[in-house]
Amino acid sequence: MSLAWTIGTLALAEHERERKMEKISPSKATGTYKGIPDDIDIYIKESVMAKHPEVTLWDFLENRPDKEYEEWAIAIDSTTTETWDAKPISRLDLDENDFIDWMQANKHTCQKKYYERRPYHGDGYNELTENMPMKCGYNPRNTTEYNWGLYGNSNEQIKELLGTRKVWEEKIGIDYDTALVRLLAYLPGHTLPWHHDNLGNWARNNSELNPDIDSQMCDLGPIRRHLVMISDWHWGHVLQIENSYFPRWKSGEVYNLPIPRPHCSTNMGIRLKLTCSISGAMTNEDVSY
Ligand SMILES: O=C(O)CCC(=O)C(=O)O
Ligand SMILES: [Fe+2]
Repeated sequence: MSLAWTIGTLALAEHERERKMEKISPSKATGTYKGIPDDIDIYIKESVMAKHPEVTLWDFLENRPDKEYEEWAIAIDSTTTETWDAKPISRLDLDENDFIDWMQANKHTCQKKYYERRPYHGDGYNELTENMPMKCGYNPRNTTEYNWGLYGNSNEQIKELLGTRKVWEEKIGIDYDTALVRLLAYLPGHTLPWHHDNLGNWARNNSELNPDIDSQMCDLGPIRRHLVMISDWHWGHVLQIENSYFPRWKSGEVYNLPIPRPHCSTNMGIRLKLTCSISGAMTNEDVSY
């Protein structure tokens, strides 16, 4: 092997590394979303993660799958220094039990999934399209999410559970008609790994509003994600945004979940962790607490 060839190969490898380290814009990370499958059970039936062999410590040390995931995380602007001071922007008058009763009566619209690439993910470059978490050892037994909002009339019903149109206007500040909510249930031991939100489903559903993922604007106003805490915080319920934690949230508190900033959450506790994300166009910046 000639020296020139070796140097050339090294230079290419370096170029490839630099290319990967280049910042990835939110629109590039998101890509274009396809429609959702009709069959709500497809996420489990056709799960790739469910068939993936265990990633042992020895596999991890030999293959270092964390490198690809971390490079991507840095490329979407994750740091180890940025902080986020989460303060509730308002508080809704909720009863967690109303949501639990509703969940039990609406098993048929529950999307159960693991943290892996889904059929509607298109050509974006993100942790899910490349199944980076799966390669690092995330699996069905530690990343199960039960959620509602995508199937049947669950979106409408959850919106009503959260409050009247007046409550939405005054306390949530997101356009009611175009909002996409997701009620998220995490059992103890289950984790939502490091990611940033790309609002791909919302943007696909509301293309007539001309959403721009990079400027976070649409014809109705800025695109936002809010998070409503449904259950009170309890031991082991963790939400990390940037490099900050803020335990002891209360049921009904509404937070802004900054997009496209990285975050993760987990339930390493005892009780069920219930939250509800709201994606949509902000129509009232001045919600009252
Ligand atoms: O429910 C949580 O704790 C976080 C949810 C989240 O990351 C999201 O809705 O984007
Ligand atoms: Fe998120």
